[in-house]
Amino acid sequence: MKFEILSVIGLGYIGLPTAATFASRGMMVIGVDVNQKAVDTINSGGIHIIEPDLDIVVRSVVQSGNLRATTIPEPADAFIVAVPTPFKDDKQPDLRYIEAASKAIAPLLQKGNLVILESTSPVGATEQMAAWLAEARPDLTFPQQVGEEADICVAHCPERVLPGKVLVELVNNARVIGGLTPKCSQAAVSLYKLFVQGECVVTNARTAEMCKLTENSFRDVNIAFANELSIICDKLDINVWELIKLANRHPRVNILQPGPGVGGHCIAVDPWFIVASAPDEARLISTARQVNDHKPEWVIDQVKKAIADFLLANQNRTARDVTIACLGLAFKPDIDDLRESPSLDIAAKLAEMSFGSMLVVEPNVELLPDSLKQKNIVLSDTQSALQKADILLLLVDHSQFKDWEYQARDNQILIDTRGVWTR
Ligand code: SAJ
Repeated sequence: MKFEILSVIGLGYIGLPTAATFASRGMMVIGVDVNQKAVDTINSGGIHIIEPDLDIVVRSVVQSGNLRATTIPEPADAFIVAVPTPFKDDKQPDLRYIEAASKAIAPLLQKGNLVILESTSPVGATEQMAAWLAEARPDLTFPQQVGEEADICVAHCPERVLPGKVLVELVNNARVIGGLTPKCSQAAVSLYKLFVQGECVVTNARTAEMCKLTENSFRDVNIAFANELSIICDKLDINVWELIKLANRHPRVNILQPGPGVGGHCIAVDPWFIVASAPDEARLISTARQVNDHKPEWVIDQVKKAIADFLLANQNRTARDVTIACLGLAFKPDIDDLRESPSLDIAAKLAEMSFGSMLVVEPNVELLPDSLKQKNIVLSDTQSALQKADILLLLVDHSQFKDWEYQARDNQILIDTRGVWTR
């Protein structure tokens, strides 16, 4: 199959780097997004998301004319759908963006086109996308109707890149490619092989969908194990970081690290897609989600206990003049991404309680996020937070915090949710 023009629908954290990488290999790429501001930014050679080195690649491919963004889809040889797949209030997958993308590209489809779903999706979503396309285009044939003879190929190829390392992992990671038929898989392999150096492993669409969900659920379950251990160890007065380090010396044990909760847009979401498909069977996966979602509340309870201890030891002080400093807001170390961050959530909830003043240190941002702006919170530098705080709450293991050993001074209480200073 020959691909000259590629259309990427959805220019977010996955779509934009994917579009830019294909464009950097000489393809003509049309990026489509409903967000006019994002489209304008990209067409001016800029980026609207944060990802190392992406700005350089986008600028270069926009200047060379290989990448162009638009809000209106155009005909292409292949379409990659990379739109969000959130869940609804009841934790059921919300496929409305895939449906909208399918309906937007359906009128443009031509015999010989390939349509790939990249969005992390519940099992059956690729078949559903193909059904939406077929419904809109009765004049064309699709794999679910005529198998290998279909006019249009449809496949799922989930993204598996780590935020912060997207451009490197896009090229180097193995790809799981699940076509609705073997011919669809092969067409998708020939497209990705234009830049993927990792192996392109072929399976069917349902297995590819489940594979992506499984990877993130595996990580979620393992983090839940570490988080549960941290709560048990707190009760038993054991240093969980030392414990994990010791247990991990066993050749077949590799426990992950506890933290204040699981954030980001993937690991805290994707396991629910498995639970939604098999609610009675996915007991461990569902419990792991609950354990990780509960961790921020447990951290807040630790702070409340610390305030009570502090006031007991300092009878001349009241809750209204206790200073709390939160160190780190991002959802994981050394990034400036605050979305779906348990640390941000904890800081916001603590600020709502009527304690004294609150300092926040986030070395990777220059301004407080909107959710903290209205409240009595000051964005501070690390040194003044360490000096002023009565209670220090370490929430993110940023390199800056790890670089020094900190001993809480007399009268200061340290709560270290990442084991940076208490390992
Ligand atoms: N976390 C811990 N303890 C750990 C590891 C992580 O508490 O030992 C927390 C982090 O602090 C963060 C959350 O988990 O809040 C998620 O961080 P992460 O680094 O584990 O994962 P993401 O969300 O940045 O990216 C994941 C990756 N999936 C896997 O590693 C299996 C990535 O490869 C996927 O492409 C991405 O999800 C995605 O888009 O699905």
